[in-house]
Amino acid sequence: MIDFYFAPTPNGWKVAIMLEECGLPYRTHLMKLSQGDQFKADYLAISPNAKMPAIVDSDVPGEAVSVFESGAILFYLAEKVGRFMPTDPLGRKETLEWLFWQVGNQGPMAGQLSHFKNYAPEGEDYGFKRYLGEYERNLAVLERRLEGRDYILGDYSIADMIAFPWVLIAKPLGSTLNDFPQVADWRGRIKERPAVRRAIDLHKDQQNRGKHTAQNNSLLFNQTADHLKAGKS
Ligand SMILES: N[C@@H](CCC(=O)N[C@@H](CS)C(=O)NCC(=O)O)C(=O)O
Repeated sequence: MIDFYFAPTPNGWKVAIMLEECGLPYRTHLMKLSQGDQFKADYLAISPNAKMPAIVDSDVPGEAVSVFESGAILFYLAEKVGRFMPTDPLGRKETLEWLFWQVGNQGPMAGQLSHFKNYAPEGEDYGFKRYLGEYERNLAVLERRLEGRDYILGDYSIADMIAFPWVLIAKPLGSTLNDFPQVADWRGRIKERPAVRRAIDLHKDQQNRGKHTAQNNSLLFNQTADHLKAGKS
């Protein structure tokens, strides 16, 4: 069994998609990020960066294995099931390149864009403009990669699963895919997959959708080192 620490956000969907695609048995632990579940001592032992998603795999010989960071989780699961990742050394190298691209570029830029679009105090748009530019720069990277390919690595893989969620929500982020036709087609192909639809629907009623903002929730926004030092339990 896999214990899946999840909240219905793009970063959570990445792992939900992979679990659904693999048909692995899993148990979802819904995290209340706005109430600080991510800072609890038990969770920090699994996910030391105090972020969701994380998994604990007890379907292994010996002690259960915990994994944090979505890229590491997808890589771990792809190795476990022997699917959704090329097996040859160069194919694995390409997989890592695109996983690192997502977690080091597309993801953080999209996350900041989401912050300035949906949660930051109103009144200045420097942050929004900066991260919209960065978000769309990453869409352009993906657009170039998808020329002549249906999926990032050729066949559908964990590279697509990790990059898809932040593209899925381009519109609520204030962007559009009008200038990125390959990305729009790719998004459409992935969105149709039954496993992807099930993942996106997981605890859908718990999505934030503007309820918790920088003005009313300093646990989730405006974090400092103190949030971790306190080790709330
Ligand atoms: N690089 C991380 C990012 C994870 C992340 O930012 N998760 C957010 C939710 S989308 C989170 O846990 N936020 C809670 C917080 O910031 O306190 C990954 O890809 O797993």
